[in-house]
Amino acid sequence: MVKATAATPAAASPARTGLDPLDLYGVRAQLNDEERLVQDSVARLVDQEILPIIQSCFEEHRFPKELIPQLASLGLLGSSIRGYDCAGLNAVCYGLICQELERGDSGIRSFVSVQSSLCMYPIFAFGSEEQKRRYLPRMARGELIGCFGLTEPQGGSDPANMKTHASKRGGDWVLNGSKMWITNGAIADLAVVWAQTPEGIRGFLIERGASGFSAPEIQHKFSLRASVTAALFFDNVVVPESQVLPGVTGLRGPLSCLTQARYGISWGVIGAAQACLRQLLDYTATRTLFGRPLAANQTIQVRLAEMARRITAAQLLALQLARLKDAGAMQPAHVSLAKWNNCRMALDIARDCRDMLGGAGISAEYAPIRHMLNLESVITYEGTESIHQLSIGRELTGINAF
Ligand code: TGC
Ligand code: FAD
Repeated sequence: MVKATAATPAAASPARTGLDPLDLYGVRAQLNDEERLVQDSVARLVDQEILPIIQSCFEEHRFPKELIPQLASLGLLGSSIRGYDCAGLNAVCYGLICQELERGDSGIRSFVSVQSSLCMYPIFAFGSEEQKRRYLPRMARGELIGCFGLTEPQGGSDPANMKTHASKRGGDWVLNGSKMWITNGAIADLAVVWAQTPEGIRGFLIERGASGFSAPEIQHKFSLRASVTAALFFDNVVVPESQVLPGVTGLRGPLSCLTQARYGISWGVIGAAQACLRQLLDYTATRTLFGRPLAANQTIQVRLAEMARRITAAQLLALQLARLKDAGAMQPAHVSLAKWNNCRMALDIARDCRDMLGGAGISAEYAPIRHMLNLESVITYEGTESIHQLSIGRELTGINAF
C-alpha cells in the first residue's frame, strides 16, 4: 500500500515569486495528508522506476510488465474500491495517481485505468459476490490482468449498435464477434466483454485460454507504444452463466465504467502537460539564440504563460470534479467537459512544446513528442472530442445530435 516518501511531485524550480510554475494556484496545498502521501509515493515511483526506462520502452514498442508488482504493492490497482484487498482511496487520490503516472507516460496510466476503472470497477459494481471474491484480490495484487472489450471494428463511438452477440444454449451462453483497439488485450488473463443478448447488452467475464477466444496484439502503432493494444475474437466461445455480470443490463453498464476511467484521464493528462512544460522551462532558459536565452523573447514567454494558464484551469477543473465525485454529485456531463477540456489542453501543450524545442523536438530524447503522440490516442479513446462536445450539447439543449 501507499507509503510516505520524500519525493516532490513534478519537482520544479521556483518561479520569480516562489510560486511553483506547475501548480500556480497551489492545488497541492488544498490536499489532505493522505492525498499528499499518495501523490508523493507515486511521484517517487515515476521518477525512480518509470522515467529511466520509458524512452526505450516507447522506442521498442514494449509495455514494461516488470512494473506491475510495484504498481500493485503501492495499492494503485483498484485503488478506489473498498474491501477485497483494495486500498479504498478517495477520488482525489485516484486522480493524483493518474496524474503522476501520466507524467511518466500515458501508457502506464492506461494500464492502471483499464485494470482499475474498466475491469475491477464493473466486477465490483455489477458482479456477484463469488465473482468479486474470485477476481478482485488477485487483480489488486497484479496477479491477474484485465482488459475491457467494448469498441468494435465497425465503429467505437456508437456502442449501442455493437455486433458482438451472445445467445443462450442450455444453461450457457455462446459468444460471437470481435472487439478492436483493446488496451492490455494480449496480456490479459481476464476480458470484460460487452455483448448484445436478447435481453439487452450484458457483460461477460472471459478468461484467457477459453476455447474460440484469441487476442492478437496490434502492431505498427505510433502512439501509446509503451502499452499493449489488441483485437479480441470470439468464435462460438461458451460462457457459463456464472461468468456473466448479474447486476446490469443495457448500455448503462459499460458507460458507467467509462465514467470512472474518463474521470481518471481528466487528471492524468495534466501530468503529461506538466512534464512537457517542465522540460520547456529548462530548455528555453538555457538555449541561447540572438545573444539571449530563448526564454527572454516575448513570444516564447507568451506561449509558456498560455501553457501555465491552461494547466492551472485544468487542475482546478479536475479538483472540483473530484469533490463532486466524492460527494456523489458527479454527472456524466461533468466528466465529458473535463475529459474534453483537459485532453485538448494537454495535446495542444505537447504539440507547442515540440515546436519550441526546434529540431530537438522530433527526438524521443525529449519527452514532448512521446507525450504528443500518446495524447493523440488519449483524446480519441474513452470518447472522442466530438462525442464529448455532443454530450454537452445534448445536456445544454435537450436535443440528441449524435
Ligand atoms: P444514451 O441513450 O445516452 O445512454 C444509454 C444508457 O446509458 C446511460 N448512460 C450512462 N450511464 C452511466 N454513465 C454514463 N456516462 C452514461 N451515459 C449514458 C443512460 O442513462 C441510458 O441508461 P438507460 O438505463 O436509460 O438505458 O446512449 P447513446 O446510445 O445515445 O450513446 C451516447 C454516447 C454516444 C455518449 C455513448 O455511446 C458514448 O459515450 N460513446 C463513446 C464510446 C466510448 O467512449 N468508448 C470507449 C471505449 S473504452 C476505451 O476507449 C478504453 S481506453 C482505456 C485506456 O487505455 O486508458
Ligand atoms: P469512430 O467511432 O469510427 O469515429 C471516427 C470519427 O468520427 C471520430 O473523429 C469521431 O469523433 C467522429 N464521429 C463519430 N460519430 C460522430 C457524430 N455523431 N458526429 C460527429 N462526429 C462523429 N476501446 C475499448 O473498448 N477498450 C479499450 O481498452 C480501448 N483502448 C484503446 C487504446 C487505444 C490506443 C486506442 C487508439 C483506442 C482504444 N479503444 C478502446 C477504442 C476507442 O475507444 C475508440 O477508438 C474510440 O471510441 C473511437 O471509436 P472509433 O475508433 O471506432 O472511431
